[in-house]
Order: sequence, then structure tokens, then C-alpha cells
Amino acid sequence: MEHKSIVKKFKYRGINLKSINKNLCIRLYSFMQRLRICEEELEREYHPKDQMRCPVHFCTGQEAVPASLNILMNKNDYLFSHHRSHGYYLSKNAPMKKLFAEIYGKETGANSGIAGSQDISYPEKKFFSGAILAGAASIAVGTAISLSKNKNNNNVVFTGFGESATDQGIFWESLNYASLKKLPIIFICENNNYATYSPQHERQSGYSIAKKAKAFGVNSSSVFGNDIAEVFTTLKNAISNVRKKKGPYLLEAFTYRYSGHVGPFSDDYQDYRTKNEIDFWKKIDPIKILKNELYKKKYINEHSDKQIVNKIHKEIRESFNFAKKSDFPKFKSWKDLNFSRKKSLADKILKNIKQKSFDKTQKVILPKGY
Ligand SMILES: Cc1ncc(C[n+]2csc(CCOP(=O)(O)OP(=O)(O)O)c2C)c(N)n1
Ligand SMILES: [Mg+2]
Repeated sequence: MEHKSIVKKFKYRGINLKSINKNLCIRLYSFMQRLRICEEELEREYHPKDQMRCPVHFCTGQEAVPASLNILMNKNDYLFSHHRSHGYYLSKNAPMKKLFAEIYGKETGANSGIAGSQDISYPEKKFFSGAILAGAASIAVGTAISLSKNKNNNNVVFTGFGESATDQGIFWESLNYASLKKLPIIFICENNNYATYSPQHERQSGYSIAKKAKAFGVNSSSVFGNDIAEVFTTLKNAISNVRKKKGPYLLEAFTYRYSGHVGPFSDDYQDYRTKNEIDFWKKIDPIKILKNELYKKKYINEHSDKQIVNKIHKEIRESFNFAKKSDFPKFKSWKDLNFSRKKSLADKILKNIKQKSFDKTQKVILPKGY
């Protein structure tokens, strides 16, 4: 499977909920709605109020993987995420209000307001993220090494990333080592085709990340990542094998983000993707296809659906209030946050960089609001 051919040839046969019972369907649906509405409300509130100042990579359209993980991960499993972190953060049951406060830069945030969205962590729930592409995957392998030393546990390390993490050498080094040592780790690639504005076929030869993983001896599969039933059951089987210490696994889930790469606004003015392509993916939206089936099977109706959505809106309102009412952190200088009191190397190097080294003539195109 590759992204371009999905738009050209893919005929979706419909979701099959045979292996997922009613209660589970509703839990998965509620999680996906919670994540979607959380992202949409953050996007709505961002401008023109401009009280949130940190870059945010929204994951609207990519709800199926985090929803499945939310059900399938154990308390003692680890999760390492990339910059598009909100779905993964919530999937590990880290508190929404501390996510909001973090984005507002407040001291009550998950990391006292100084990490922001793409580097957020919540160690209490064994959740970590990081902005350096494939960086989190390599740290995840280190954690899996440490778990593998204790023969008596069956905990698993999960690492979630976009297809561009596999542009990085360290990603393949990590995969190789995980395979060599049969580590308890699951690599999850949410392939949305784009690294910022560049499609995968302009960056990589041989598109199938799942196939490349097999060359390293890693079990893998690729799935239509908007079909929650497919994502959930594939991951469930894979996790059971990894817990039995059968070595690592890689899932490539084909999906799509509706939001711009970063920030609340669409970046389609950059002309890197067509309206036709966006419309195509919106027709096979992960929430829409599950919701239709849940109504058909009478697992939910308008009344119960409304109850789910209202509960989510209440939590979001409370999270906004919590974030807005909280104080900013009280440190006086960034230097107080350094572990070392010595003058940092960056300070020394930056002193020698002259402003005129930057190209002032470079054209900057920004959408309204920035
Ligand atoms: C090592 C490194 N190089 C470049 C960047 C800049 N960068 C941030 S996000 C991004 C694209 C990421 O695409 P992908 O991994 O597919 O995830 P997506 O944003 O599509 O979810 C790039 C190139 C970075 N963060 N780290
Ligand atoms: Mg991508």
C-alpha cells in the first residue's frame, strides 16, 4: 500500500465490528470523539485570543491509533511519542487539564509550562514525547533494553511516530537493535504521507515502511489506519506476541491529518495537497465510519451520542478554566532551569553569530493571525 494509490484506487468496504463488542465499540468511539473535540476546541481558542503561545501539532483525523492504544496499553507499559503528541498523551490517561495548562505555559501544566505541546511528558503514567524526529524511537529502544533485563515482567514499550521518522538513520538503527535483541517494543508509524509539506514519494525510495521492517526481521503489517476495528485487532494480536517475548513489531497505519502541519490554521495555501485529496480522506474519516456503524447496529442513538459529546465538552471547559486561571511559572531566568550552573556551550556559540548572517531577503508567507 502507498498513499497516492489509496486516493486513486481504494474502495473502502466498510468497517467490520465482529470482533469488538458493544461496550468496547462505545469506549473506542468516546475516546476518538474526546480527542477530536479536544483538538478542535484548542484550534478554535488559539486565535485571535493568542493566550496559547507554543507551537501545536494537531492530530485531527488521526484518532484511531491513540484510541486503540488507550484500551490496549497497561499501566506499566511505556509510551514514547513524536511532536504530534496529544492523542498519545491522552491515550496513556494523562490528565487533559494538565495538557491545556502546559500549552498555556502555566505552572500547573504537565511539565510546569516549560515543555509545551511537542515535548510534553507525564512520567507518572510512563508517557514521554519529543520534537526530534525518531529521537523518541531510539529512547524507547533504550527503555525496552532495560525492561528486557527483568525476565519477570511482560511490559511493553510503545513508540508512535510519523512516516518521516523513517527518513532518519537512527530510526533504522533502533529497529535493527530491537530485532537483534528481540526487545519488547512496538513501533507504530502513522503514515499521513507528509513531512510538513513534502509527500513521502519525494523523500523515500520504496514506500512500504512495513516491508522494510521485515528486512530487519521485524514482524509488521500495514493497515487502513482510519478503520478502528482493523487497527485495534491488529494491535491486539501484535501486543499479545510481544508480551510473550517474541520480539518487536511494527505497524504502519495509513491515515491523514486535516489540520495544518503546525498551528491552528490550515496551511493549504502552500498548495502541497489538493482539495480532492482532502475531501477523499474526509469521506473515510475514522469517527464518521465508526459512528455510522454504531447507529446502524443501534449501539448508540442521538440521545446517548449527545450524552457522550456533552460530557467531553464539560471536561474541555473545565480544562480551559483550569489552564487560564493558573499562574505562569515563577523562575526569573531560563538559566535557573539548567542542570549545570556553568555557562552553556550554546551561550558561547550564539554570542559569535551575527544578525547579518541571516537572509533578510527571504520571502516569508504567513497566514492571517500569526
Ligand atoms: C531530526 C529532525 N529533523 C527535522 C525536524 C523538523 N520537523 C519537525 S516535524 C517534521 C515533519 C514530520 O513528519 P512526520 O514524521 O511524518 O510526522 P507528521 O508531522 O506528519 O505527523 C520535520 C521535518 C525535526 N523535528 N527533527
Ligand atoms: Mg507524516
